[in-house]
Amino acid sequence: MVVLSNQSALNELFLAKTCNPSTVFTAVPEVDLSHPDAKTMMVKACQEIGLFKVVNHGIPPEVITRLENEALKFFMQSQSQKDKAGPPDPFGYGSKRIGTNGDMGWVEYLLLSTNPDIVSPKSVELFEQNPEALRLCVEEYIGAVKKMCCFVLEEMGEGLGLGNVFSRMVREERSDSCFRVNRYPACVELEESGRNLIGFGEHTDPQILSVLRSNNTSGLQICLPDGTWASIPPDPSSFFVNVGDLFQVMTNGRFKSVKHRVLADSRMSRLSMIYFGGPSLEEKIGPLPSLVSKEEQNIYRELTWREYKNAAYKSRLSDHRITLFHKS
Ligand code: GA4
Repeated sequence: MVVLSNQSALNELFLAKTCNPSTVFTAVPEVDLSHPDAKTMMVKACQEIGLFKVVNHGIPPEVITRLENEALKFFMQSQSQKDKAGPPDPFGYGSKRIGTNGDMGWVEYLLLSTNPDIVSPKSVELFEQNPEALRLCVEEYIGAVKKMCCFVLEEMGEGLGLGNVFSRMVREERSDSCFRVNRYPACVELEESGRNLIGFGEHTDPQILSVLRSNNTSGLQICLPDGTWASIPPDPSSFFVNVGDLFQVMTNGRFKSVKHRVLADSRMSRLSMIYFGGPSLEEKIGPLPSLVSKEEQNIYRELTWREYKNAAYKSRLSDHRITLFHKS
């Protein structure tokens, strides 16, 4: 038995037994955004897995590195300094606690809203307490990743014969998207324990589409249809794109909102940045009629994003929130 010296009692909370060594998922579809078949490939990946990675994405590496460096500078500050921008309301700086319903993980993070209607005192605090460079780099990165997310949605809309239905939702000014930077500290105590440390517990993303970029540290896993977990090898020069619950609903289940989680690494800390593309709070979300064939039925009912989001934020991370959309 390995003795955990580092906050041992708290650490125990996050230890999950490894039943089987997790497999490495080597078949992540890679989509070159400049390829003429990109849309077809993305639609196929969303139907089969709910995740793919994009290359030739057009986001300058400097935009990524600049934010990564500023974020690391933020996280390297003293705990008391970081805590000035927390606890999250739900936006701002958070450490170990995820959401407000008792979920915990081996992670510290910054969570920010891109919705101009949401004023978060903790985010205001964050940008007042830190160099302007942090805010500028966040804005620059969000601008670039939003553009890419909308392009991907546009392509997929075309791939489904629907035009800009999805991209419009995220592109509009009042789109209720959010952005998070997660840092999963390395946990050396894990080395020979044969156990895993949950960085961010299993969940599906509530929004339409999530766009993730991480450093070269592994940790991301997806749940395969047979219920086993598979690790996604990191690729710092690509972006990983995954389907969120709203996309699954709008496609009447054709696209899969893939369950995923993150495990901490024993040697290297992982830094990831995720843009969650969502619609405006008033947008009504339900299966799109042209995607439901005559032989099929609507699996889901209609809800506004506001209704779904409010319910989602009251749930636990691992809850199967999408059932709220199920027709009774
Ligand atoms: C999961 C996806 C995004 O990270 C997030 C998370 C949010 C949070 O961290 O506050 C939630 C989680 C996420 C879903 C259920 C609720 C809300 C934590 C939690 C327990 C920002 C989001 O939109 O939903």
